[in-house]
Amino acid sequence: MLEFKKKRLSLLSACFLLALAVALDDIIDDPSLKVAAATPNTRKSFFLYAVNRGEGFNLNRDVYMRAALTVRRLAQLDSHRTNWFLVLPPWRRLYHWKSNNVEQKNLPWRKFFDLDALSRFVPVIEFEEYVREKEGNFIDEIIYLQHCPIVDGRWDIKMEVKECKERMRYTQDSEGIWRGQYGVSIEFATRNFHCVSLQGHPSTIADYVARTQPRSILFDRFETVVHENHYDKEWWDARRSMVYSAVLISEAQRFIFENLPPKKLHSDLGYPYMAVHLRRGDYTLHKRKNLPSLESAAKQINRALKETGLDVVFIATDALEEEINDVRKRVDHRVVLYRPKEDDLKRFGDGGVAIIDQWISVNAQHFIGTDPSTFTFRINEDRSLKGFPPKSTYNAFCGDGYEDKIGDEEGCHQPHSWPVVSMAK
Ligand code: GFB
Repeated sequence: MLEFKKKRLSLLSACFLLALAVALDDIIDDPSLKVAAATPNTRKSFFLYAVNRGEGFNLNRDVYMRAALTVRRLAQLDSHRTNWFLVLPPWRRLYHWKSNNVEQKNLPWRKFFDLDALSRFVPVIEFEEYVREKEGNFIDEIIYLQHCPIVDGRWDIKMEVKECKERMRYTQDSEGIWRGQYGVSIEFATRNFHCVSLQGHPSTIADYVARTQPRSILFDRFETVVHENHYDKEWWDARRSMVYSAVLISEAQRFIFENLPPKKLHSDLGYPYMAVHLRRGDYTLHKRKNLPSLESAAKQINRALKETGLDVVFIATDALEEEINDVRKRVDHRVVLYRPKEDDLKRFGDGGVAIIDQWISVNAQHFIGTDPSTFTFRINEDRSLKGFPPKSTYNAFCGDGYEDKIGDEEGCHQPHSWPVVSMAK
């Protein structure tokens, strides 16, 4: 009996490792991501950025893409002279990371993402590496971005040095040195600081940097920069390079393997369970017509299970335990949630657990999210990259009373499906 159990376990772990290898291969091995090789005899320069403090994790990820697209463009303009590196801003403790007994103050990007995969789009380094490389935290120039007032309803490209109009978190000492911070006690400094009013794209910033040639430059409030061509090939290439760290993917795959129904052989359609992202938390503080009550969410889950013929639902959520129990009672089929052990929570942090929830949702046969949560949008995008049909991917819960009005702008808006553009023309 013991021998049989051992054999079964080793067979299961072999299948799990195979599934994991396939999952990683799927996302990393894409030739279109190759970044131009560094030219010898060119100098190294560094592009740094920072984001408004209040933003959540998944908007921060979109701002990363704007920075990566800027550096990609910069490399196109300037690679004969300079090898540009994108410096990753350490993660300060975010508002949504609520677990108290977990150390999550100043986290490096490698905790969440595979840096080799990111570097296939643009070369990236952590801020600590920048400090080692430059033997200090000095930056040639820091630009604090601020919005331009829109004149006559026109949105024109503008980039002008202006008086600083926002309350900033920078201080200047008696020697004229300006100091700012990424996270708790992660400080950077410059002698050259100014505010710039901007209406512009990654290419606007890249053109400026290629012209002025600093050896290192930091743009604060980089969320001010807006995407040029949302969902074009470059955008999808940048998005594709945002592969989660192997540790998190492996934990998500282990969980699927041990707790959810096995994938059918030769099936491209993911694992036979439904996943939902039920966003609660701060969303419940505002009146949103498309945020369902728990009763309505459970009804919509039951209906989708019936329509898809699936009989297990995985729920990714930031809901309170009592809210989860309420939904659990109302759903007709098996409900599964990822709940890390204390040690695992310490290891992954709240940010890592959220990614594990996302990756389990990415792999489901059918998905329903919450509109307009960027947490949901990142799941949508990964599912598109994996080739899931829009019908099983771009779905969102409807608010109470709108359950039969799918597509209603106010109460049942559905996420737009953008086809993945992958092949170079
Ligand atoms: O990622 P995020 O910006 O998405 O912020 P939204 C939501 C955060 O809440 C995630 C946690 O990064 C997680 O830390 N969270 C939300 C979850 N849903 C889940 C879940 O299913 N599982 C786990 N484990 N964690 C923005 C907010 O939220 O929406 C702003 O950042 C604001 O505060 C705005 O409310 C309207 O785009 O959903």
